[in-house]
Amino acid sequence: MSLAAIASKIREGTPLSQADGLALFQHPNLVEVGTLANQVREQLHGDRTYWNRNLHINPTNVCVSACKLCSFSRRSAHDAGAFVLGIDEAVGKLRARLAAGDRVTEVHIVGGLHDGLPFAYFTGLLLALKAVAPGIAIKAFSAVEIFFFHRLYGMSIEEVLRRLQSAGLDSLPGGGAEILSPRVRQAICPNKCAADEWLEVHRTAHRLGMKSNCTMLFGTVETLAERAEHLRRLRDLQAETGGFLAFIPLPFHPENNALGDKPAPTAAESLRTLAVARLLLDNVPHIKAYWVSLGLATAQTGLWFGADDFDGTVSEEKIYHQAGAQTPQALAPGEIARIIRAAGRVPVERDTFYGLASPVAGEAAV
Ligand code: V47
Repeated sequence: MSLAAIASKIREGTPLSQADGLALFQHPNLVEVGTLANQVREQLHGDRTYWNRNLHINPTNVCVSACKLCSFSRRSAHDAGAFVLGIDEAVGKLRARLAAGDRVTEVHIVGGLHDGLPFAYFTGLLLALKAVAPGIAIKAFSAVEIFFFHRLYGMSIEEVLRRLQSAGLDSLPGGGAEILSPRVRQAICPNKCAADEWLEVHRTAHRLGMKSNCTMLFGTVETLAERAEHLRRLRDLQAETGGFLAFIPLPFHPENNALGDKPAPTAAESLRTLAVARLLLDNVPHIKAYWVSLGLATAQTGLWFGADDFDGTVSEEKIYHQAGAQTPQALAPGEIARIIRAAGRVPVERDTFYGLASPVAGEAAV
């Protein structure tokens, strides 16, 4: 289908097909695809670009999964660089940010699949964080971790989620989706949960009233058709549950992992992925340009290619920095606002659920 025909579908509010998604990935003119995505972005969000004050905590990098794409994990607790944070140590990271006067509103927690920790470690961690900062939102444990807990501790997915929820879990991050295709998962991450199982965890979380994010790791072995299929599968689940808040495209980083012979996707590919996602995922409210992974310049430009969210202050990012990311470890709120303004957009501080920290200058209160 031509770009003009896709544009008229969008104008009429007809959802795009998987084949339309593939046509957008293959279209020769990136700027034309981006312009279309920008129109949708501006209809939904105007000039707003959301960001938040967040903190990343990785409880452990010990992982039984050995995914070829990963530079962060260690096979055993005895390997060089392996760690497991004590609960006090993990909570200390939040305390330090609060003591420095940072008004952190969200803690983002993801870690390796460690088969030697009790479930009480994870509930204890959530309870301890909430004891220090009761108002904070905890976005924790990718669907891959939740599925691993289900198998390791012999509880249903629902039971795992309910127990974590009662200990303070507020939402799920979008990691571990990689590409939702058995062929690709077999090639890059054969030991972690299957595509259908990833979707089932999010379906269950949404049923329990939890929101979550979704991602796509692109630039390893997948075809453009598999990227389009991945986005279509996410949209189908969203049509069923409405529980996804944001989609985050994640360009592959090749350093220090077993897929290191693959080149990293270029900026053009990242911008196109943001744009195609904005167009195909018409039922997902936010597209996030995660600056750590995209790089600051591409994330900033992405605000004109469909993205309306920049992620947050972050601090202490390990997954991408161990895979070769050259981005800073953290950004101060003022730096984020400067970067967004320099792109010609309006920075808007949000909480985890896209509630606003204050009215947006120049707009009527919402
Ligand atoms: O699950 C791991 C990916 C994810 C590499 O939900 C890699 O708000 C590229 O999910 N090259 C973790 N990607 C990051 C993530 C995330 C980040 C920011 C915000 C949110 C959110 C979620 O990173 C992993 C995996 O898919 N990943 N290694 C790599 N070498």
